[in-house]
Amino acid sequence: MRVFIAGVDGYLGWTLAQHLARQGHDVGGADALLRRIWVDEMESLSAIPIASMDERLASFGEHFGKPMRFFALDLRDHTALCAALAEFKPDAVVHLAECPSAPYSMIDFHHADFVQHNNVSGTLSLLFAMRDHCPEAHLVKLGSMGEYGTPNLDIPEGFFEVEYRGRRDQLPFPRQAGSWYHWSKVFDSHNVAFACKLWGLRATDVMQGVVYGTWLDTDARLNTRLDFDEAFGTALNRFCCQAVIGKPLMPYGQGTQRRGFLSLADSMHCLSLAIEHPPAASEYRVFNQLREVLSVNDLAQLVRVACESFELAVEIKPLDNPRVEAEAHHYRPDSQHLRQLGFRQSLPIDEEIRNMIGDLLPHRDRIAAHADQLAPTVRWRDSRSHSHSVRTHDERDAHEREEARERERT
Ligand code: USQ
Repeated sequence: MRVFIAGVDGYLGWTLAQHLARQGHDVGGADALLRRIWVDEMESLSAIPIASMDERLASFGEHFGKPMRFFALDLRDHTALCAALAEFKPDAVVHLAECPSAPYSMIDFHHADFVQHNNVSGTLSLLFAMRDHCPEAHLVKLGSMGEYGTPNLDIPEGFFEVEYRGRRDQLPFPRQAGSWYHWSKVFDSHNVAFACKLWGLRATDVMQGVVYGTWLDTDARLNTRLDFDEAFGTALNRFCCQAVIGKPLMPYGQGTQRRGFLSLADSMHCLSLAIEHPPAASEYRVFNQLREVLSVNDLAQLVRVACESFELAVEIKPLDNPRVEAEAHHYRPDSQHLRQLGFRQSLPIDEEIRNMIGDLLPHRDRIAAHADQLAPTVRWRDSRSHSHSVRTHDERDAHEREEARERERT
């Protein structure tokens, strides 16, 4: 199949490109390289060094025998996106090109505004471009388990049957997101479902849990990034980075909040199963993509035990929760759809964690040099009090325009 990955330079995107190429798919991709800028803005970096996009593309061509057609574009540049899809003619489009961070969206108005604009407008641009240039292609859209929040009910896969005043209907399960970022995913879900109904597009909306794991190759240019800063590092990835530099792991609050988790390798398996089993035209379907449900305290304990094999002593030091989230709650999501397509977990989580620790240990100095970025500074209830000295997007754009003018002058 011809698969177009929007967001091919990211944590999931760069990994997925390799996973699909290994399975014989013809991969193309687009990216505006924004993830690199956002992590830089958080004054952090990827724990695993990553190559430039040019180096990545060169290595991809060498390893997979075929160059990747790459489009340097932002999805909100609708004209450029239309031209890319018209040229590439995909059978499937995987949409990973969003700002994926809840804490980043909670910094202040400018970040909330940017994340919602970037995500919602980018998705809308993609939907219109697919309608006009590849209406038969299957859209695999990365949503988030966080769209549902933590209701006091089991969570079905997208829809549930409701009886109200003697009538029954199959309706979307309520979305109760917990951050401006997660709400952007909710708005996307509604827009994708509407485009399927309106234009007959076909789509899989993937409610993915929290992903963890490294992806390394003997050719380091193929390595995938792994972030650990408060905005772009996910809980388990951060705990592993804390463990290898001897810093305490920081469960927020009571640490009893539970989420669905899955490894990067399992995420790749799930996404490729979705791609290879497209829905019918007009169908909008939802997959809950997760492997295990664990509390944050469970994660910390798993990391502590995994570190025993490396003789690393691990301290666990709970922190006042900077987020606004339920800490004691029911959490039982369904995840049958992918299992029915053949999804089986690869490595058990404790083995995955040992592998991560082994992969991260050679980079401990690099992580230690940015250890300040591990502590959370964004307080969700009152984003004005955070101490992070980020520049707003408007300021950064103005700064970049000024630099461009300066370059023209000299
Ligand atoms: N947490 C800690 N300590 C930390 C970091 C996080 O206790 O150092 C806790 C948080 O309070 C939260 C849980 O761990 O309860 C998960 O936080 P996270 O930062 O790992 O994940 P989250 O913000 O929920 O977002 C991540 C991805 C996002 C994706 C989402 C799936 O960044 O793109 O949509 O996971 S889900 O969580 O299922 O909504």
